[in-house]
Amino acid sequence: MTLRTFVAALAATFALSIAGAAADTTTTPLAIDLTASNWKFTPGTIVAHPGQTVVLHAKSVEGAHALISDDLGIKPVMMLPGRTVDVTFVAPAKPGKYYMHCHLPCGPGHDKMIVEVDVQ
Ligand SMILES: [Cu+2]
Repeated sequence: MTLRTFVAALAATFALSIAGAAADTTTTPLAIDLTASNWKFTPGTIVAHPGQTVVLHAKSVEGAHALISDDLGIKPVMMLPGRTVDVTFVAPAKPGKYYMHCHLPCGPGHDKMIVEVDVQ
């Protein structure tokens, strides 16, 4: 190997490692503690990158609720006090706003129980 090819190989390796590191920042799974109460989800907005895996540690701190999202392919998951359930989904490849909401008629504020997933 000549010095020239060695330097070229070193430069290529370095460029690849930079590309790999950049990709990691968007594909690192995002863990969120999501709580339900009467009548809201906290946090109300989640920001994720396209294709990023999101793990919700979901629990209720008040009353019985359920989480569902047709947008994100999440089947109904019960959220009950004293119990944490992990819900995993992959953020869509297309940037935009997607929604999760409460699936269990839980009282007068039920319709306000929405989580916005902002994919950017
Ligand atoms: Cu509800």
